[in-house]
Amino acid sequence: MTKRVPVVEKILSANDRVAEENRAVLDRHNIFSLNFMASPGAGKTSLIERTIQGLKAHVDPLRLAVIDGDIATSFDADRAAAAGAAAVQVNTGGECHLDAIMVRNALPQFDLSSVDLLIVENVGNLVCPASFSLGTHRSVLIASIPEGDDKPYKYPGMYRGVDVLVINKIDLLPYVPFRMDFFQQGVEILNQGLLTFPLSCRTGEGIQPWLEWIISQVGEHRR
Ligand SMILES: Nc1nc2c(ncn2[C@@H]2O[C@H](COP(=O)(O)OP(=O)(O)OP(=O)(O)O)[C@@H](O)[C@H]2O)c(=O)[nH]1
Ligand SMILES: [Mg+2]
Repeated sequence: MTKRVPVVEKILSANDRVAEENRAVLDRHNIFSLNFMASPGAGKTSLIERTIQGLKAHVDPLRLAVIDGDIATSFDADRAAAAGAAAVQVNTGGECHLDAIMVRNALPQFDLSSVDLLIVENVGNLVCPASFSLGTHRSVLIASIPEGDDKPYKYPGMYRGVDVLVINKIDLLPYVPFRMDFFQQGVEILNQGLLTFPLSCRTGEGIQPWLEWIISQVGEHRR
């Protein structure tokens, strides 16, 4: 009789072990961390730029590090560095997601004793990143208006698993058909009471509550 080997389960549990190690490294250095997930072009890097700029202006400026995951190029890490963060680009060479080992390999490239907040920008994809824990403290899904209001229904795994939802590009609401009620009902079915920040990285509307949430989370994590 043929034996069946549950390879996928083994890969995921190996990933989870490394994710736990990453979490321990981050906690030892008192670093709060976020995993940004979204479809391509939803505005992950734009939100990182806005967050870096916004946190610079804070009375007790937070020191930011960014790990940028993309299949190719260092465009996004270059943008994060230009905005003022320490940034490392990870090229997955075709993989549709980051995994915990990629994050583990990137961490030593920072001076972790000088970091308060780590943002990991995952590869643009609404499926694969949801299956791979990285060791970050919170996962943030960035939806955007031009993607359409049906995405929670079509990508339930992603919407079910996240801690925070950002709805970006609200400046486009007057121009793009998007039923906010229909979208939010879909989210509510999958992830009841999900903390949600509607905002626009373009105009800056809604950015302030998002920054305040991050500052409060970093403070709580330190305590
Ligand atoms: N109108 C509008 N455009 C935006 C907003 N935020 C981002 N964009 C635009 O959306 C495009 C994609 O933004 P990025 O921040 O590069 O998106 P991303 O999710 O990092 O993309 P990938 O890393 O390629 O998956 C750019 O042209 C941005 O200028 C917004 O709030 N409103
Ligand atoms: Mg990007």
